[in-house]
Amino acid sequence: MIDLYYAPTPNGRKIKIFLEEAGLEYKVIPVNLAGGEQFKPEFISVSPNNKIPAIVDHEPKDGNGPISIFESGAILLYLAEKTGKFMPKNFSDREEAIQWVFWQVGGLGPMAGQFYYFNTYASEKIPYAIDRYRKEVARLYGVLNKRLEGKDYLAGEYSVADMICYPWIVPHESQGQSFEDSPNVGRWFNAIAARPAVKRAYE
Ligand SMILES: N[C@@H](CCC(=O)N[C@@H](CS)C(=O)NCC(=O)O)C(=O)O
Repeated sequence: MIDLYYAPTPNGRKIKIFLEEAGLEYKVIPVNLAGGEQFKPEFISVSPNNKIPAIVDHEPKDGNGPISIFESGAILLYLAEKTGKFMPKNFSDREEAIQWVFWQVGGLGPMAGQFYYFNTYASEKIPYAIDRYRKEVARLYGVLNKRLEGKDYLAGEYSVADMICYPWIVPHESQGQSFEDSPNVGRWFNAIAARPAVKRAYE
């Protein structure tokens, strides 16, 4: 059994997608971010950076009792290793998948997150900041679009690389992005959206 510390945000959805795709048994433990539950000591003992997602696997491979994992990229790599699923076996595809996982957690996630913050949440609207992050998000969509040219998936086969990027493309309209400018992203997005496990992760 896996406990998933979760809120319905793009970072939370990534892990739900994997768990649904792999058919793993899991229990959702909601973390109320607006209520500040991420700062509670019980949660910080699982996720020291006070952010969702995090998991506790009660039956890890080494048989040494429960293990907690934080950071969505690390969680997906852990789950891929545990199950032997959604990580390409082919050497170069595997290396590609890992690179796109890091690209998402180091690039698309933070830039789109900052855009959302300055464009939507910030009490003071700072055009310079809004513009900077919108342009950076647009640049990253361009990178993704180029990568997906002539390809169904980011790393050979459907993998953790696609699962980690997809939830950050779901809010493309509120990010000021259009699939007209990135048709390969649009095609890839629609194929992933149609997967039953992905639909379940968004129910
Ligand atoms: N790099 C982290 C980012 C996680 C993250 O930003 N989580 C947000 C929700 S989407 C959060 O928990 N925010 C609460 C806070 O910052 O207090 C990951 O990929 O897991």
